[in-house]
Amino acid sequence: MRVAVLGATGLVGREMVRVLEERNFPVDELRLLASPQSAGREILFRGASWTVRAVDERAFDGVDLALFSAGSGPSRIWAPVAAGAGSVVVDNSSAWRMDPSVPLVVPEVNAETALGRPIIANPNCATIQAVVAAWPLHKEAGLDYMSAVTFQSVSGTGRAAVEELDRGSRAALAGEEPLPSVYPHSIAFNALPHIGAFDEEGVSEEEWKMVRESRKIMALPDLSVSCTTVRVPVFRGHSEALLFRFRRDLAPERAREILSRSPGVVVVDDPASASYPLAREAAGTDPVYVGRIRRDTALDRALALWVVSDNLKKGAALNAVQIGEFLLERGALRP
Ligand code: 2RA
Repeated sequence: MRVAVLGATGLVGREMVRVLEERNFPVDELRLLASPQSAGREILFRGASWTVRAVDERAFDGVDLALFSAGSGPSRIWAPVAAGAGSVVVDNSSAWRMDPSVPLVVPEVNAETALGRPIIANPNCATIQAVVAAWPLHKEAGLDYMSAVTFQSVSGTGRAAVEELDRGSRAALAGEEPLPSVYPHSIAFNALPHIGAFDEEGVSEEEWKMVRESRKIMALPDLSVSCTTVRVPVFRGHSEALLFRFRRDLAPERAREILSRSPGVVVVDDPASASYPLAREAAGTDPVYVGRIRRDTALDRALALWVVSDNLKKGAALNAVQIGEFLLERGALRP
């Protein structure tokens, strides 16, 4: 199978290549694509060095699956070109997520919606881990309200933010002046309630993604969602304090049992022994980890949970490759 990765030199693009190798995806030819500025770099795949080339009109000729993580602008330009060349596009940018003709897919929730579609949108990382935890419980008890407070790592922003956290933390500890930041404020030893632009009501783009994408993925257009998204000085792994309210009561023990056998989920939940999901332990792994499962202290029929996952893997690259695996399994991709 011919597979292209557009945005191959970015953090998510590189993770896509790693996940394709890790999961032994049947790649016969790998086309690593990027902007002209990034062309020429070498990326290792299956022990061989592959050269990144500049994307152009012919880059997708003969490509079966095109994984994109190049930002919304390039996705809007190149996804139709790739689809026109007969590729199935799985796009990690926000460009197509709310397009009614484009499915927004988390395989554990709504894989079927991807079938037969030329362009498939990969949801926002913070949304993916929330719906992986919410969906099995919704099927049991009927979700009618969700609250999410997120603690998002800097790798969600990109390589420059990762470098800033490293250098900025050292500078802060050395009592030096803060370095120029990719954020409105230095991230070192800080917490920024600011991911994406604010609208006139003071709600951020990232918060609206959680609201709108959760409703679309779970096909719950009337789901009430509250959200505050926060950037924290963590390199990799998003953590979320979630609250789910249901139409029918759901005991924590029953929720734990359901989640323990849900695809893509690992329950880590023994607070008495300080056992709960941690970003530093989730980094580099596949699952969505769920813990601190308990009745909410204020609302009836509501559970509070702590959900952690690697934002570059399940939050992006792994989810995209799993969509490809599903399509392959269902014969919806040229083998
Ligand atoms: C972030 N969810 O964490 C956004 C994009 N990856 O920055």
